[in-house]
Amino acid sequence: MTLSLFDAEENKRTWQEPLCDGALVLRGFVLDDETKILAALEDVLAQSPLRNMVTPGGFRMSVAMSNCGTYGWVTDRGGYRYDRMDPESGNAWPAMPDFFAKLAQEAAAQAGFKNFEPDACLINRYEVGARMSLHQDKNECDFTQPIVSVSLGIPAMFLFGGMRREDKAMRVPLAHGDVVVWGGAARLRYHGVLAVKTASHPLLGQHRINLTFRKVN
Ligand code: MD3
Ligand code: FE
Repeated sequence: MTLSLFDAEENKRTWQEPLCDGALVLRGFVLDDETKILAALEDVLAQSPLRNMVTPGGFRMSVAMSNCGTYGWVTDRGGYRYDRMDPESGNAWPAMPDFFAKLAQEAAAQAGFKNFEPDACLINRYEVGARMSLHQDKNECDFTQPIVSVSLGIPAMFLFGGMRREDKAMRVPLAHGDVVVWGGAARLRYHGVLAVKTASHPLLGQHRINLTFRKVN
């Protein structure tokens, strides 16, 4: 008989943490794909570079953004919207890599959302100090479709609020490789990200990247 120092269960680098009805954290879900994801992102961002967009209120966002897929999320003085065109390049957004859509679909399926076919991937890049204030994601057509988020690089503290901006928010730490599926009763809850603290990641330096996969239309 062999003696093992580590229990297989305690040794695994991926596990699930349900947050509430509709929200499931898949810790380490994309760890095996990190280099492939970052190479594909480099290619996307060469075509549609990250930029700090302006909110309808006239503030420049601390998070730098770009998109891939049929639709991209944009904001300017005119408001928030999804657009087929990158307003900076005047071209369509870069195509969403097939394996991005596949990863998002697999994650969604783990949470019970079958056949999720994202048509938009918003790319958010946080430098140290960047934050995202509490908001709802409600520019998509069908709220029965989940949103899948992928965290890469330095960690962040995610704020998961309620159905009203004033509701007390739960704090959820998100680290490199973590994926979260937000659907069902969680889909329209307020959420945000606290100012990112100084840290360094071997692949991304002092940055955090978050990808959100959405079904817009
Ligand atoms: C909960 N991004 O791009 S991802 C966003 O880390 C956004 O960059 C954050 O919120 C980030 O809109 C958070 C997690 C997330 C995304 C969408 C949600 C959580 C959500 C929609 C409903 C509830
Ligand atoms: Fe959001």
